[in-house]
Amino acid sequence: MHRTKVRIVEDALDANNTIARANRADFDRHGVTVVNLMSAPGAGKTTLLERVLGPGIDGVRVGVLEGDVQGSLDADRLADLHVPVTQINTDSGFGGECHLDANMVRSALDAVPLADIDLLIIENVGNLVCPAEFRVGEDARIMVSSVAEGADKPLKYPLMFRTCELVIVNKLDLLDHVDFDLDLYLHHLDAVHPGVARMLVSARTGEGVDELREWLRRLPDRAAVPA
Ligand SMILES: Nc1nc2c(ncn2[C@@H]2O[C@H](COP(=O)(O)OP(=O)(O)OP(=O)(O)O)[C@@H](O)[C@H]2O)c(=O)[nH]1
Ligand SMILES: [Mg+2]
Repeated sequence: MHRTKVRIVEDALDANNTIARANRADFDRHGVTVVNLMSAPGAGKTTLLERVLGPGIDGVRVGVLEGDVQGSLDADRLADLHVPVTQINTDSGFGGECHLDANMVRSALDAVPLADIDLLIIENVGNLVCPAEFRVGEDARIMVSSVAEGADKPLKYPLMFRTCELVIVNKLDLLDHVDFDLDLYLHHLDAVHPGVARMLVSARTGEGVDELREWLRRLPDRAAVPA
């Protein structure tokens, strides 16, 4: 019984990876670089995107694919910045899943103006576990954590931290108001994903946001280099 269950999970992930490769081929054909942006609920993904995309990224046309269980609150915030935004709700047809998978992203691709953008940022559903399991065809994964979540999170949710190209520590402005040992957090991060790129930012004050904008600006060049 147990073996069967494992097998089914493996098959599901294989199927997901096949669709993720098809997504990736479509993105490549249009020359679009794709970021999968993940975090626990409320770590600040949308606020960071507002900060980055408000002024825009020099020479890079950005589109956003918004993943939420329900509603379009985040998509509405970003559409105010005149960024092309496409909404996926996992509760309509996808069982209210706590993550985006490759099939959900594929189902939305017709609505994404791939010919008119260079960079697609996919804001995943807020969750520290499930999104890490599912590739969606992205070139890079960014994980946003915040100082309000505790220094132990890299140890407790290692897959999320291990599979990212960039880890952002957000809400730096709250550092003096919460019990968060930044050195310990970075120590745990290095134990789980040695040397991973990291940025300390505050979406509220704007600290560190230019560095993130620059990282995103240069991503298409880096992604074009074969691994
Ligand atoms: N003090 C402070 N608050 C922040 C910062 N970044 C975001 N917030 C606040 O944190 C709350 C959640 O921010 P969002 O950007 O909506 O978080 P999210 O990760 O997009 O949330 P979900 O999409 O629901 O997972 C909001 O009230 C933001 O104003 C920050 O750097 N400092
Ligand atoms: Mg959000």
